[in-house]
Amino acid sequence: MAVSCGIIGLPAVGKTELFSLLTGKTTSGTEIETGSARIPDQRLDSLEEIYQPKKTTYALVDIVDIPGQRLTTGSEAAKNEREFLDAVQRVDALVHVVRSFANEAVWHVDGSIDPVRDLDAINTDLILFDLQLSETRLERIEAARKKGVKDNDVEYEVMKKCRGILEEEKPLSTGEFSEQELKSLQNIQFLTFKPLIIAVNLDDEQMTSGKYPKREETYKWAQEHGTQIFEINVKMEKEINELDPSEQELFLEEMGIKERGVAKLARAVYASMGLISFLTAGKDEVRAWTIKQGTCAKEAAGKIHSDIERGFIRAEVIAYDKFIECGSEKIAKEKGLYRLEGKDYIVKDGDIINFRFNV
Ligand SMILES: Nc1nc2c(ncn2[C@@H]2O[C@H](COP(=O)(O)OP(=O)(O)OP(=O)(O)O)[C@@H](O)[C@H]2O)c(=O)[nH]1
Ligand SMILES: [Mg+2]
Repeated sequence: MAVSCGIIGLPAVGKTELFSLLTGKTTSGTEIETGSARIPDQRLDSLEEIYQPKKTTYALVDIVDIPGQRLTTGSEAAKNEREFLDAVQRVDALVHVVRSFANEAVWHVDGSIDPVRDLDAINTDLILFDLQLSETRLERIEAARKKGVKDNDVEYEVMKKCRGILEEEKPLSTGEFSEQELKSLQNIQFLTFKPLIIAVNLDDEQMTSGKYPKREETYKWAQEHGTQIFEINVKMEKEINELDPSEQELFLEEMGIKERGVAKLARAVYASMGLISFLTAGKDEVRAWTIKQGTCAKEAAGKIHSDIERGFIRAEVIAYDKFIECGSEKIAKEKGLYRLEGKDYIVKDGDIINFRFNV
């Protein structure tokens, strides 16, 4: 299952545009939509050239476009709100699109361009949402305790702790929780526990000049909140996608776009969730697999197939850079650069792995 990201933000900041840039899907923008984005990976491109496989499979990120009513305030029908909350609670990470682009024709809910104000506004909404959630849980726990149920001590204490953090207007991700406490929270979908990523949506002039209102403060905000941040010109990237591939590079350079938005997003998501990829390469398929940092070889094998995990014998491993220096599997093998690793080996980003197994 791919990692999922929910796109949130104020109305008319470019969320649906970003969704459609990432997924290639066009939508009305009024409904919650899901799609997936292919994560570009230069390493796969190089391996593809070397192996000439039947297919190349890039890692995917699932993207959910969540229309921009405020999280707790100002949303219209109760039904929409429920649907909205379900969608936002299900995702692994939140991508907050903040508007910086100037465009007289597109209104801003608060009348002017101010990324820091918008960051604070959405942040407050996320915190308020969690505060409500913690209060509802506490009421339920307290009601049960009055009836004599006392086996919920851990949850009771941790929920009060959560409420305390939220009352101080801090996201739960800033709190310190023991493993036992985290376990008792794992079925509660608090939003401020989810990694938050900021996407600042720039216009052409801002992207080429690197200047826009409150840029420094925006970065400072991200740093203080421990949040990944990246800049993107959604509209221009969409237009460039419509050009002939041979012209795209030229335009990207001209517009000051050094890296594609999807690559920036993927990097931010992986960094904030502690994810890495390992690679498999052969004549049939060249492929990237997403795992948590710290995953051992046997468990990584299970990503591919449960049989490979069950029958795991050894992992033949070579770091991507070492492989590329050799230029082919044959040379790497002749040089004895493939290592044989056991089930407890901790897989590293960019490891090319061939699992030996027995079923
Ligand atoms: N100039 C400029 N206009 C943009 C950009 N992104 C979006 N717009 C325009 O802003 C308007 C709103 O964009 P959407 O992507 O629909 O906004 P949204 O955030 O999905 O809005 P809601 O779904 O209503 O919350 C559209 O008219 C877009 O063309 C951008 O990067 N630059
Ligand atoms: Mg929209």
